[in-house]
Amino acid sequence: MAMLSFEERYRVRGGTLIGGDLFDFWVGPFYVGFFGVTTIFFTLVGTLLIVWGAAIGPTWNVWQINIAPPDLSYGLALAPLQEGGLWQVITVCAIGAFVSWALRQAEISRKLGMGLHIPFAYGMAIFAYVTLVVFRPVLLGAWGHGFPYGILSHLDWVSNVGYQFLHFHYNPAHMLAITLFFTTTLALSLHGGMILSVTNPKKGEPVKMSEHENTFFRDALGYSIGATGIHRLGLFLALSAGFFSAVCIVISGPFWTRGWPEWWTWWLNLPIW
Ligand code: UQ2
Repeated sequence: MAMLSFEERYRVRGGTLIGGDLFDFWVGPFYVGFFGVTTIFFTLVGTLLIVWGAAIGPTWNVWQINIAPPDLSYGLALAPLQEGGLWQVITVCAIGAFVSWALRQAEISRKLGMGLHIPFAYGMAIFAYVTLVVFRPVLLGAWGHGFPYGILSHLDWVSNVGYQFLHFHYNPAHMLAITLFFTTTLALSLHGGMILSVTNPKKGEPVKMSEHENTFFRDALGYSIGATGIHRLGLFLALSAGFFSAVCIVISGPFWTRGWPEWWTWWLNLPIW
């Protein structure tokens, strides 16, 4: 693939974390690096194992394919491949691929002299996933507490775990996470709407700039957070949503075993009543 004229200035040597110059090259538009190689490796192995798991399972219906974690009786031991061992190896591949991808992001950021905001943000998604399939199962003492890999089966898992705590919406960290997810969509809709609006003026008129953006929100809301501010707010909201999602599930079981509605008795028990 031909390199665009401006790309030459950005395709710089160095910034690698491992491997020095050995993997410091591009294939077409893609940077490779040591972690590009490990990403491809874990992704290929993991995907093939999922296909194998489907092949030895009862169905090829994509909605119903399910690769389940081991039975609770295996505790934190390794299980035979057909008894959840496949799920364990696939989990290792998934974490290997996700972490490799984050480190590749870090190498590219270092090359460009950028901050590490992108790998940090992606790391929050990895943290939420690892909380579900490693931290919480380890705290509960069995890999069987991880969620199954399947389109419908993982939804059933969410439903079952929710009802295990009677009414998951009374989980205070769950409330916070949902509120942060909704506020993220509010902020992104305000911002996306604003950007499309200022970049699509009437025919013959120039594209509108920051004075119009600030003035719109000062007129409408009495406040403008600014062009940089909206991106900082969006990142903060999105990362907080991921963080409290991880918190809400890791406290369910390891730190609170009764129904979530009952947690609120601390409020009814306040001496001020
Ligand atoms: C803004 C601004 C932008 C924006 C947006 C705002 C010029 C192009 C959307 C307005 C955002 C505000 C007032 C914060 C809203 C708060 C929450 C919690 C959703 O001021 O600067 O830049 O895109």
